[in-house]
Amino acid sequence: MRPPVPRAVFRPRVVSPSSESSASIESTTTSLEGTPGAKKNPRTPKTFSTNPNIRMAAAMTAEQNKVHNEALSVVDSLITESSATQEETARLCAGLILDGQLPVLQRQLHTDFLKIPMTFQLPPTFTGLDASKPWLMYWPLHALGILDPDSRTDDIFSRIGPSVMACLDEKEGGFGGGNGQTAHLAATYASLNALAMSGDKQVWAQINRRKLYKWLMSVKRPDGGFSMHVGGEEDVRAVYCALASAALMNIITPELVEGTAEWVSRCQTYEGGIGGAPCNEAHGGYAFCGLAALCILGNPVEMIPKYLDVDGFVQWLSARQYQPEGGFSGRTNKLVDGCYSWWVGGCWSILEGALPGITAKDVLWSKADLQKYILFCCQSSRGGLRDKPGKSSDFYHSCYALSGLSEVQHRYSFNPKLRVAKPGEYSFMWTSELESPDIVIIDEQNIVGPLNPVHVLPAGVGERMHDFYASFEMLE
Ligand code: FPP
Ligand code: ZN
Ligand code: K
Repeated sequence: MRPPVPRAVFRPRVVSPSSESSASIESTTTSLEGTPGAKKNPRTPKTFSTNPNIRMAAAMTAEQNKVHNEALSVVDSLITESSATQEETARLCAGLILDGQLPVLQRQLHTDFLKIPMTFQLPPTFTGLDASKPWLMYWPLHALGILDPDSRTDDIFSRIGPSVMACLDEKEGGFGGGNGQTAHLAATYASLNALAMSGDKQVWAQINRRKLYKWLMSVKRPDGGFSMHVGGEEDVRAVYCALASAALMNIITPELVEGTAEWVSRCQTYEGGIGGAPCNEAHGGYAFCGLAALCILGNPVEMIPKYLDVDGFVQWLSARQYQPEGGFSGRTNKLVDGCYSWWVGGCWSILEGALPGITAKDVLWSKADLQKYILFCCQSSRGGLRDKPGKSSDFYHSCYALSGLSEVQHRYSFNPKLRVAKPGEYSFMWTSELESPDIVIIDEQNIVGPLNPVHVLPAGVGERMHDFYASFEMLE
């Protein structure tokens, strides 16, 4: 019997390979990777093996083992289901992540996967997503928009408008999750984002903005928040979806946003992150919604410090990145997941862009490590990106892992000179440039396009839709 494996107290996510397995892993690594210690060219693309045994065998480099063993100096002998799944995740990820060379982004494979819903004919296994039809258009269209924009043909674009309009709840004025379904803020956000990407101005002109506005007001709550639908739950997703939709449609009024920044502020928790509603646990998904909402409500340079404890927020965000995985978790003591590459990474984009210096010089988190997590651990050999090794790829994780990759590769800036500073304009004042190679390897083969970090749309797309509506009277 081996002595119990020690584990870290504060960072239980570090895993110890047992001494016998680390020896065999290392020797296999040597034969796979060539001469130990040989200098690897960090820009040499590596096509990863689809054989999980080979990938596991490539497991840990000597350097990784050293780092793990050092981290194990703080020990906790309590084993729980959470600590066990954490160890397993760290072990799987460490097994895939290699130093020095990044795998190639399998662009064609992911493009083929993401085009599946674009046939508008899904297999019966998708019936569970029957109330998410607008999302099944938004996720792949956006992911393809930053991955391989030309893969979205005119034929695809021309079918988006009618398919989205079929989800319109004509009685309420918002969009539902499918034909004949009740208007819902998440479905409305996804619908308008999909319509924005379609560029279909004839369809844009058909939307009754006055009715949409009335419906948004009908889900507004007296405390400043929003409900997901009439009589539905009130949370910060609803705030974000309502504001993002209203910004795209250029229907933001003082009445619509009254008390909303204060309500978002109340969602910040003792941990520093943002929960779904006041007094709820801080979570990456909600953190992005809250932060992005503030960036729609006003100038983020003023709004963020006014409504959030920035130090606490930054501290919580930086605790989301784990080693050796390099990816982000959504909340304390939970596992890394590819989708938080965006929900958490998007928060970093916004903070970097609005409050430059806050994350200066890559000290609070490592873009290089996040890129490794996405490229080594989230790419599925069947195409698409996934939550973590061992999970299947899906359109949601593809969308947000690729958005996270965009966040890593680009540096976003809030640029107040781009437009007249007034309500409804602030979320369209973002620019980007490629990140510096001192911070992260930018390999041309792996580059994805820039996005609007508030709307999570390919750069320029939301701006065009907003400008289309801005050319009409406010509620014409
Ligand atoms: C926890 O799931 C997840 C939530 C409580 C919701 C997270 C919210 C979002 C992802 C944002 C949604 C945004 C919009 C715009 C609709 P879990 O317990 O399975 O995952 P975890 O273990 O990673 O916390
Ligand atoms: Zn996820
Ligand atoms: K960024």
